[in-house]
Amino acid sequence: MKKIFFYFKKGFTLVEVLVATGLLVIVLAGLVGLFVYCSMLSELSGDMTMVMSELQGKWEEIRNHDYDLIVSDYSSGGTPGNTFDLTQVNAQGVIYIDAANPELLVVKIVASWQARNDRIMGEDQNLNGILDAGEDQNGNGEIDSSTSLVSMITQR
Ligand SMILES: [Ca+2]
Ligand SMILES: [Ca+2]
Repeated sequence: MKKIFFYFKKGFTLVEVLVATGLLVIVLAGLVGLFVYCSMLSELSGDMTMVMSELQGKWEEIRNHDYDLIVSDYSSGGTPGNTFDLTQVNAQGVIYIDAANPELLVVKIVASWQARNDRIMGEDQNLNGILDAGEDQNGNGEIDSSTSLVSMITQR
């Protein structure tokens, strides 16, 4: 009868341990990077939601304003004027009103704001409510931002 010998390895060699540790470190570094990226995205999305809700509030305010006074009161030099500060985020809001058709005002409300990584979102890079030289990225003569709201108001 043949004797069968089983060979059991007693452990891992140093090279195996080093390779496994190296792989683990690479995977963990990737996961940490992904986590940081996801939390940044989440913060950005939270800030955008706050900005949009403030723009919505401004829109309600304009809509409830005396229709005949909207164009003069919400333009530069009027009261409250064509710019406004936001309360929850360091931001500058700007209002554009297109009154080409006096019975249908097209209101565009735009906010440029400072994200938590200090990056300014929107064309108004110095948050002063004015389109300065070099700020008009798309060359349309107005401040634009990913956080903007365009809507129409008719006389009621
Ligand atoms: Ca500016
Ligand atoms: Ca522009």
